[in-house]
Amino acid sequence: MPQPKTRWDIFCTVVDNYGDIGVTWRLARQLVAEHALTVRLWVDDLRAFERLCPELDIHLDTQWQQGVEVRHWPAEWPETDAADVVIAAFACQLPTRYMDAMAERQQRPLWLNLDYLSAEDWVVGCHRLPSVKYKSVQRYFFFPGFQPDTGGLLRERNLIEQRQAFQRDRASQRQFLQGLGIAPASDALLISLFAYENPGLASWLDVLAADVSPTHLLVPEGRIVGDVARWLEVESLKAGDLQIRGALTVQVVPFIHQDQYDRLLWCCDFNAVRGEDSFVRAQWAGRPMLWHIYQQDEDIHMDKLDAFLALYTRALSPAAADATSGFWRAWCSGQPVGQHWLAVREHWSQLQSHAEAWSLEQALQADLATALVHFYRNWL
Ligand code: TRH
Repeated sequence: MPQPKTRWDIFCTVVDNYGDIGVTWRLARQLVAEHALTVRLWVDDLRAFERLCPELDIHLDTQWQQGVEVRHWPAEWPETDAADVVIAAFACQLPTRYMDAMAERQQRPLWLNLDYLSAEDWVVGCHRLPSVKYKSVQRYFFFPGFQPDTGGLLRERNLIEQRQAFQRDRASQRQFLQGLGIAPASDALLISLFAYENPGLASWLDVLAADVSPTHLLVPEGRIVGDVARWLEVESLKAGDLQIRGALTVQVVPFIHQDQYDRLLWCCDFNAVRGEDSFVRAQWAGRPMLWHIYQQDEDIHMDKLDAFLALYTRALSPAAADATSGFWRAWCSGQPVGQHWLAVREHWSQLQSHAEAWSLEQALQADLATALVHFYRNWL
């Protein structure tokens, strides 16, 4: 007799931006596609989700998207049975009536708190630890991470092989970019810029514009576009707009599907990313990168930044490590970064091979979806 499929519920509250929904949507799809699980994704804000999945009908309470049952998480919780595995993404608070349903199940569900990504050492010690209980249902911490003994990173099956094949295939890259209306000069350095507002940006653009070699900067629609427009001294910018200043071509690109965004990162020589999910995707792209970390109170994000930098730069020469750390720290503090960019450029070939090596090293770990499935199997 075929076993009934294990049912998973993933809960996502959209705090702001796209990282919460970006991570949970990616995870839900992977659990369905690669682990043949039945997955419901409960999301409180379908409008943010629509940006990532334009096929979504934001007026529906229930709909199917790519094999995932997408449920609107309403203020008034509907009568629902609890799943076998329950994931509260980023410590979101589950509805009390749902937790009651979990406690009423004959076979208690596995309840996991999927946390934010951090390279800090304490993560290793806390990963998989029991947390609080609700009635008789135990909750566990589950931490993604970069080190062995963490939950790893979201990575779809064969992602690295697909990425490498695409990066070897210049014609496919050209065709993909053309589909987005992007036609960089053959000698231009191609950079993508996905970031929060940043007063340090102008100094970087100054240096790129004054450079002897050309740069083509792709700016997905979003929070940093205002700073770009200010530097260009134009009133506003929209997708498709292209402006040239000295050696720098600036082009605003539309917000695209996650899979397309991956390809954009794979095409670029350098990727500036932010938050959590695009940060991971830039690592899988195997290209030098810059991270705009999500700002937290009392600057605690700077500890997270330093923890990652300590790991990421470990295999670099001291000079290349200093250049990378200087650039990232300045960027995340809103300081001028022009000189830091020039310092990074001095170590370019080392940073290129390092980015590829880092991506391959990280891919040796089990991916996050597989780690979750294993944890459930072992827990049973
Ligand atoms: O949008 P973010 O700033 O999200 C942040 C972080 O997750 C942060 O840790 C969290 O606390 C905060 O939200 C609430 O950056 P992030 O994580 O990179 O998410 C962006 C998502 O958007 C990611 O899944 C990639 C996706 N994306 C596209 O699908 N298409 C695009 O064109 C672009 C630029 C991004």
